[in-house]
Amino acid sequence: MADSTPPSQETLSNLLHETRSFPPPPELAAEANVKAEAYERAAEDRLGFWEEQARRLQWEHPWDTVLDWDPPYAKWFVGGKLNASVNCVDRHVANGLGERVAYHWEGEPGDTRSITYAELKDMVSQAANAMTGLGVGKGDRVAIYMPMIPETVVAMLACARIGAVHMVVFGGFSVDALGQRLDDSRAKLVVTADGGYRRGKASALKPAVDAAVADRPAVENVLVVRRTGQDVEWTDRDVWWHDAVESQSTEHTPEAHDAEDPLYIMYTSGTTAKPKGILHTTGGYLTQAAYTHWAVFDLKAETDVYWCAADIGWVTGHSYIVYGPLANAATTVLYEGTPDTPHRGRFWEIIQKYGVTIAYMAPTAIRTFMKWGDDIPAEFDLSSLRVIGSVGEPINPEAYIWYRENIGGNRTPVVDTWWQTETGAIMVSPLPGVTSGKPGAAMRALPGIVADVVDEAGRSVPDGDGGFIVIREPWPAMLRGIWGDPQRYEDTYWSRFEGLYFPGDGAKKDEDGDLWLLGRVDDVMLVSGHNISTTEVESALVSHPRVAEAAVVGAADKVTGQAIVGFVILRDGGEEVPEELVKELRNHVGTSLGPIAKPARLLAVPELPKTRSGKIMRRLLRDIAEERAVGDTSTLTDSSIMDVIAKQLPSAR
Ligand code: 6R9
Repeated sequence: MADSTPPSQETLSNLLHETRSFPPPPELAAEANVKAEAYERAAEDRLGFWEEQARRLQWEHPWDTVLDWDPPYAKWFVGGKLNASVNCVDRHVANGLGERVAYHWEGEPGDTRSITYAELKDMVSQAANAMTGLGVGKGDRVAIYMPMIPETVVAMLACARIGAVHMVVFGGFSVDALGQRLDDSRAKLVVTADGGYRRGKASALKPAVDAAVADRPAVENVLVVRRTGQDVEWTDRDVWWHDAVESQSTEHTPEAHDAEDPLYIMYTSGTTAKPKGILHTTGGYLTQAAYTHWAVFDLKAETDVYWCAADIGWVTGHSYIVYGPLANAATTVLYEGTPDTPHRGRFWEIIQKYGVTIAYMAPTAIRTFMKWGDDIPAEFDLSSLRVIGSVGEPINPEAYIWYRENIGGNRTPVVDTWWQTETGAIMVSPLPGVTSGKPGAAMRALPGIVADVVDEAGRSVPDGDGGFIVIREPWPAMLRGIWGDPQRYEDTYWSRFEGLYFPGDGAKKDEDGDLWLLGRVDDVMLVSGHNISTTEVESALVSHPRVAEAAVVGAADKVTGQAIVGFVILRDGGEEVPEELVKELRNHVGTSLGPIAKPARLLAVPELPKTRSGKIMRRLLRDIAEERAVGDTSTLTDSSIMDVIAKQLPSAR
């Protein structure tokens, strides 16, 4: 590196050389929903392409203009009117699909419900009537703090139906996190449950809502579903769902909303700052959610049984448990609980039981299943699967191969889907009937999406180089802003590169021009003037047979600027990395990626700090590596994890 260049100006080093590639199975390719021509069609006439996709939906009034682009503010399908809940439910019933199962719901204790589209329509209509009765109207915000039960979907669709804006908060978030989101959105109604089942126990939800609404008079009512039957405190503003909703008429006449009317707000926690309320609107969002769900999973709605094992409180649940699948009249599995209750084969048992054909889950889950062992999925019949997907983080090549072999029977394509809360829907992914999958690569921007990798100056990098992923053209499901804070929207996404949307992720183009996502740029390590991606070093560590999971961070170092510190979960559960293994792992990384990427220190940990969507919170590990007090842990799945790690590592206090 030239001395005159400040180190941070150099773009990401391209270290990994992965050469495996799996072509689409010929039968799937022959029958695929999307063929290779779609890319050309969309490139020739991008707006025309998206208009075609918008016609998947039922519009009460057609749009006048496809796109009104006043950078960085986009309006899609301007003048169009539609109702998202009608698109997800009523029109399927009207089209004779009322008897089709919308959801096979599986409660953690083993109770089940199958809900048809006709039943869902009745439930949504009742909830819409109840919400109207509680004084909720168009534009009002409704907070939803729920377990994974059918009423959660019903509450979302009821909001969409009456034009209220839903704001789902993860059922595991703390009182403070919920309170902050209630304040920012000024929600009028909270929908919750007494509790839900997790890890074999009834875990309470209502007490957190009670505490959060106690000093928040803006919340007028709390609508409570009885799920566990546990005792709850009760106040005047509380209303039971079974009283308020189930007594309502199943008739509700929906109103058509503007394509650009707000549909929902979803908060992203960010790293340190106040959470951002990402705003999504109706027409463009539903168009891209429906198209991508149909295209990326090759959905055949009449025959497929689809399962996305995400939480509805994550954007993945919004787009790929609720809006995408319902808009496509799919049959979806909805599971309440954790993968290890009552046994570690629960996911595979669910796939076998319902004959799931398409499964979608996060790399963090896949790595956990790898750790638990191949013999567990081997006990179940997974032959119904035909496409399997991954989302949330870069999937390590080893995890990809394990998933493909042990879950996909070495037969099904793996779709590694890259997107964000902000993008609303999948942006970069293989198409299962078109693309040869490479382990660890999200491959290509979908038809109609214009993505690129640029250097620090915003110049497109040649194939074989790394840099920053950007989106060059607006897309239908893009966020319309940050709730109440337009300046922050411009600063966060549009200020780094003139005229380009910057998602905040590092990426590279390989020699074929395929895209590899390399993690958040905030996490990139700077070692002796080289920017090194955490993803690549972690993938190299995980490819060693003794390592189950790994997270690496750059810690300040006098000599190299930053030194790589690796936190590893050992397969044998060891509490320390023995001296000879440290050497072996350093050499293993050196051989895979080059000597520059060798970790300076390796620490064994029992668990890694993760968000509820399974992302490793590297900033907390950086605090440990740099021996400072650990920062904000309020969005961790399990906030006690940092104490566990701290106990084990003497430097972690
Ligand atoms: C859908 C979702 C967004 C961030 C994103 C990126 C990471 C998600 C990924 C991936 C590599 C993938 N991410 N999918 N990185 N490969 N297939 O996760 O939304 O929770 O907002 O997170 O997640 O870093 O920028 P969200």
